[in-house]
Amino acid sequence: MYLIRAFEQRTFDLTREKPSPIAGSVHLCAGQEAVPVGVMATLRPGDQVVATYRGHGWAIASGLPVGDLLAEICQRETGINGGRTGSAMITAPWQGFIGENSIVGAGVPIGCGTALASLMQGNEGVTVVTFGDGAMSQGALHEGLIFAAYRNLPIVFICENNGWAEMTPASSINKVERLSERAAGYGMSGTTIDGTDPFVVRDAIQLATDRARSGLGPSLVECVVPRLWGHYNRDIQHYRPKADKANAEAADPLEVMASRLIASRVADSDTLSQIRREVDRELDAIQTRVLDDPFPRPDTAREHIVAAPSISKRDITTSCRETEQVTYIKAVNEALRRELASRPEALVFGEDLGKAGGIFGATRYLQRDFGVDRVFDTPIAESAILGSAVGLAISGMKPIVEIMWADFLLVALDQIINQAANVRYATQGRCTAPIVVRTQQGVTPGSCAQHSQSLEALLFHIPGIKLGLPATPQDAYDMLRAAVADPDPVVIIESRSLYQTSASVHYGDQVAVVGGASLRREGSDVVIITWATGVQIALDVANTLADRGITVGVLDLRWLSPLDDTAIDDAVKRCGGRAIVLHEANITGGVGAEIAARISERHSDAKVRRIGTPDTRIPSSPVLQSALIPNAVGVEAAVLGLLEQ
Ligand SMILES: Cc1ncc(C[n+]2csc(CCOP(=O)(O)OP(=O)(O)O)c2C)c(N)n1
Repeated sequence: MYLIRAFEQRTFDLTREKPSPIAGSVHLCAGQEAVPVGVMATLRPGDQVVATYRGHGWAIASGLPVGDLLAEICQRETGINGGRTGSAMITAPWQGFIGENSIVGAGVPIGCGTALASLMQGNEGVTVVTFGDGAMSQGALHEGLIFAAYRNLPIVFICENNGWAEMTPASSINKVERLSERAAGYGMSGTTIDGTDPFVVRDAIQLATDRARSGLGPSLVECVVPRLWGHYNRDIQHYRPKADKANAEAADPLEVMASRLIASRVADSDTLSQIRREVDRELDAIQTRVLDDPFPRPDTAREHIVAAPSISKRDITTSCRETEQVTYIKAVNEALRRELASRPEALVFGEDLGKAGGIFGATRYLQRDFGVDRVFDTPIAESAILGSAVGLAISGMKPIVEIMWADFLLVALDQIINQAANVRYATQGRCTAPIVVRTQQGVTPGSCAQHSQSLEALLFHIPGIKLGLPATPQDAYDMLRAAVADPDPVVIIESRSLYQTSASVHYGDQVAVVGGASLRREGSDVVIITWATGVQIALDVANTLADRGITVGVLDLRWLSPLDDTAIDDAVKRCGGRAIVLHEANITGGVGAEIAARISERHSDAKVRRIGTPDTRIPSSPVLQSALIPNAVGVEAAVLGLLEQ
């Protein structure tokens, strides 16, 4: 406990130096040391910790090298994350420390994933997830607790209640005496304990981890602790009543523990001082070394965003060479079936995916054939679906999850953008979160504004995620299998309006890699660059204009991340710089804008137009929908207009 306190004191002091060797702010855990110390005394090798952002104490108690931690907080090359995470996002999954999380509450669903991985891998591992009292108000946390109880996960949730949610007193927010009372509502055991006594913490958590290990499911333990210092290093605590601070100081766990050790004659004050001096000397040496350590090399700043795709031997399935006439959605089903058959680590889950087989039938009969552990329904909890997928993927499983409608991604994007996309970067390539997310989007007659948006631009903007939009049944099969083989997070956005289109699909013997456009039709007058529902429109226009001697090329990008710049450049060159970018999404800030900009920058003769839905909301009325969504008539007019210029 003293090591943690001395580390935090030193970190605080370093932030006050001018200039400080620590850029930005730090959140220190003085007063809360007994919780990680008590908890870690109960864990075994193979158990995992998902920590609060105020997590230095958890990292130290987890056994991460103290020098590497201080170096990280000082953003040095030698830091445990090479200066990528700094103080509040430290991560080391290879040591069971899944990490701090700077998004309050977001670690809870991720911990559900690591716990589910332990269950699936049969290793008797337990996951401990810690968070503050403020986090107890977060939706992601609520979803995670429900998911954990539903799956009976080996997990212990630890709320470190220090009485403050940043600068707001917890008591002014929470209308229950004890936060652990909420456990009953989730269907798990709950208890509130004194979090200043490491022995009390150890004993309570031992019970909870024993329960988890013996299949009795999750628990919620509220540890009441004092917050000795401010919310962060520069917090002047103007909002905090003096009495509250005095009460916290009176409950300082280090002083309480020292008095107890002396009173019970376990140690005298000289021995305790001696221990403290030794710790201080050790930290002095560490600090001197760290402050001499190099800063990260600027030329490494772009590394570890995504890996180059590769096909490993086990991704090659030699037994299937069939060709079948199938619908787009059946092709998705077949890809899932073959992945479940060939990868024991693959799991398929989402809302209604089990017995019902998904509302569009993508998972029909998969639960029957692969069992309820590998294909299962989830609560209606998108953060829990995506967050548990992140935890599973970090732990070596291959989660393939469905978000029923792309519009529903919006309630849980944190888990893709802040969580999955950061794992490779933060760990400098030592770990990744290769989740596969399937969803569907677009307009169909009668679909409303909350069930018909085309949202690919939101994900296209995010480094660290791969993004594909299949336009044909063959690609629905190939691209999904490529996504599953890929070592990074991949989102596949299917087109609902294409689900019932059918074509001959070859179930190839080699899984394609992520990336690569397809020139669906050659042309030398104008190229239409498009994807998803735009492909058929473009082909129809090309057919019509061919009768008039105009040759229109159709480039189906397939993957928006990574973007096939070479294919774009070749097609644009072949058409003398004349290009139309066509998409169903609305124009402003759409992917078409980026592609048009790239063409303009690279081709001096560029004449490029964008066609998309105007910047409106989407109506339910088919008549109004038709007035907005791109169609062949408009695209044909745009091609002719471009040729006239
Ligand atoms: C989703 C989200 N909302 C808001 C914040 C800003 N924020 C950072 S820490 C914090 C307070 C969290 O309080 P609590 O969970 O009680 O943790 P404690 O500070 O007590 O350790 C807030 C609101 C954030 N990081 N993430």
